[in-house]
Amino acid sequence: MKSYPTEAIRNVGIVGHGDTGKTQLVSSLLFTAGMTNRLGKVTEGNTVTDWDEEEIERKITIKTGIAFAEWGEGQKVKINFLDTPGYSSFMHETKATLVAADSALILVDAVAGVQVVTEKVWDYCTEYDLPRAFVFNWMDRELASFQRTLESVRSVFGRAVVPIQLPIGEEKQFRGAVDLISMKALTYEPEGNGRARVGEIPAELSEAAKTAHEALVEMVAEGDDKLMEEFFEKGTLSPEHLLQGLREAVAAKRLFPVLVSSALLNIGSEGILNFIATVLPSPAARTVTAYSEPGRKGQPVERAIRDDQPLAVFVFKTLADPFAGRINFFKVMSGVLKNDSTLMNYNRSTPERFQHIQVMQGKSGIAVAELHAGDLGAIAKLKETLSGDTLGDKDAPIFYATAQLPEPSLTFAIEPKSRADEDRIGNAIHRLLEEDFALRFTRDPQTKEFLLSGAGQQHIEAVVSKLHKRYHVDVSLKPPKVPYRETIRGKADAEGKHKKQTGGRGQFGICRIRMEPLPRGKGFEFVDEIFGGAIPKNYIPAVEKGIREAAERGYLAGYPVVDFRVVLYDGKYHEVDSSDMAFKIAGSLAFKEAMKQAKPALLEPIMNVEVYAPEQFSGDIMGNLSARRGRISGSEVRGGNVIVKAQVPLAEMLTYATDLTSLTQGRASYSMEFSHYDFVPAELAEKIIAQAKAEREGEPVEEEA
Ligand SMILES: Nc1nc2c(ncn2[C@@H]2O[C@H](COP(=O)(O)OP(=O)(O)OP(=O)(O)O)[C@@H](O)[C@H]2O)c(=O)[nH]1
Ligand SMILES: [Mg+2]
Repeated sequence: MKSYPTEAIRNVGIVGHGDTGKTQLVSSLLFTAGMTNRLGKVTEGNTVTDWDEEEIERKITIKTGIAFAEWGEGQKVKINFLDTPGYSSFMHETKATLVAADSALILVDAVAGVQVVTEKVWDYCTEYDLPRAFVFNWMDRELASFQRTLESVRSVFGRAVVPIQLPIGEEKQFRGAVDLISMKALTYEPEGNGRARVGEIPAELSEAAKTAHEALVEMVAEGDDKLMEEFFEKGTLSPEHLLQGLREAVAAKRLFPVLVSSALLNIGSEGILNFIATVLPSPAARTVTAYSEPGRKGQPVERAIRDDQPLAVFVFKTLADPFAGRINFFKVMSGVLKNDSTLMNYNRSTPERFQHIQVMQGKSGIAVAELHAGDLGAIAKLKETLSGDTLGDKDAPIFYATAQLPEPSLTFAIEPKSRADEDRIGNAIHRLLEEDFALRFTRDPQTKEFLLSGAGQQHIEAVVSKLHKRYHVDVSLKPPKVPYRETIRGKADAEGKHKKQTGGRGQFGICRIRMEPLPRGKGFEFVDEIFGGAIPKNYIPAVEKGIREAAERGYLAGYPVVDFRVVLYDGKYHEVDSSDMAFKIAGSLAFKEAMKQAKPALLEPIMNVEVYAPEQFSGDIMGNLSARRGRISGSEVRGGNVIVKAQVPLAEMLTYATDLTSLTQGRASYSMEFSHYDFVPAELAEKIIAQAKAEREGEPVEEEA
């Protein structure tokens, strides 16, 4: 495999809402560029980038797939595609891998317009400072509309979104695009080879094309004095100057071009490949900030992505393969990586030998002798390296930063099905944790349950399926538990007295405390107001510990007590019989006594929920959220879609994904994140407390419908 210089590399993140056709588009582009000899289809499970068996079964992307196309006349460019997931359960993967991109194509469904994830990926692109363009896909679908989709996109992302193509035909008649730069018609054979037939603009489109061309010329010229002059003198720009101006405007994130396609019918591919090759920037155009210390610490370092810099390689993804072991995916951030060289892992202070470096075409690796600055590669069998690490020349350490990912929002209790499963689960999960930063595995000290936390229902399901298929570990999932908490609404003044006299040395400790509520989110505060040694200083930490531990165990229903202050103001001790243990017990007794008086109450997590759907579902969605004890905080119409915002208790959202799908025939999407804790309404609180009590007593509890 030939190696490509930095200027000839394009690292393009393919991003967008679920099912907008990202994987299908990459498949069509690869076929068009001659990288595959048949047009792989998502529906047939034979695309290059959705190669994982889990993906093939579910027909959705779960991990970012990496593939490349060599494209162009004469000096070719190498386009590295990062085909990212679009379902909100997997957005952590999208965000984590998008760090390797130097530009992004945002796919938009030409029927639905902007959807919840469209906005999310736009924000990621902004965070990573990526130039970006839109592809309106599904142009062949019934009800597809270029104009409506453009309005939708512009109403959200602004006037800098500018068409460089107009569709030729829509819905079943969609055949290609007018290229507004060359002012030619590019038409394609449906399900053909993806190559365009270049012809004259159809008469019925010539007026629209002229207007759109002029708008484009004006917008490109606007940001550039020289072009503005040419534009005023001649009333237009030469195609070369227009292209050059567009390239600069895109790199500067001043313009966001729009292209059109039907990924399934392979219509639009050649135009898109040409756009990537001629307009989107190479890695050389970017500087990525690194740091002199790991974890975004120390001095920021701006090092250009160039061959003549010291070697640095950033690992942005690790895959745990049960057969091949770990595979690390990396980007050469600077310098030239030669096969068989030894690099220093700066994060782990250990050398690693890069034997058999490869470039990836989906699941297949192709050996390369060297990779230039900016290129993407993969390597198996490193000893300690994991995603997030930077490696390179021994003498020039530098640290690139990993993506900042939100905390997992959904927790299930998982149970090994058999003894053998129990023995194997630890190791299997450990491997999965290495490749998945959005996964958490803990053991609840209270319930002794194994807890698996992830970014959403599908994420957890995919993990369970991987456990089964890769590691032959079978587990069952129990419904996610709502992490309730307890607090107090009133004040209390109480005594805790621990006194035991059973021959020999006794136990003695008395403490008096005041207890009062703190504002939400303040946790626990302990104030020592002991004067004159009523309790000697060395026992005071024991009192605090006793209270803390008792609070952790809960009072009403076994959930941790939070947001309260305890003032320890008096007590008694005994020269001989007092001990840490005695005062710890006294502390916990005082806590329980105080809780009795302090009007204990239950808190539940409240989530910020945003629902996106076609406008006609607006009423149904709001009604449904209200029925879930939700408070609608706003709704907004944007280009045919409504965005409903609400605050809803987590306990009411556990089945929302499925319910929303049936409510809207699958045309809505939503996102959810933690907002704050609030009181559980009294009636419901009683039920939860009764249930907890029954569980503690080991009695079977009736399931609620
Ligand atoms: N008619 C039509 N169907 C399409 C088009 N693009 C994709 N599809 C179909 O839409 C479905 C989803 O396509 P994918 O390529 O998997 O979509 P995706 O954006 O990669 O989805 P995720 O990776 O799960 O976010 C598949 O059944 C495709 O065949 C298109 O342009 N027209
Ligand atoms: Mg996909």
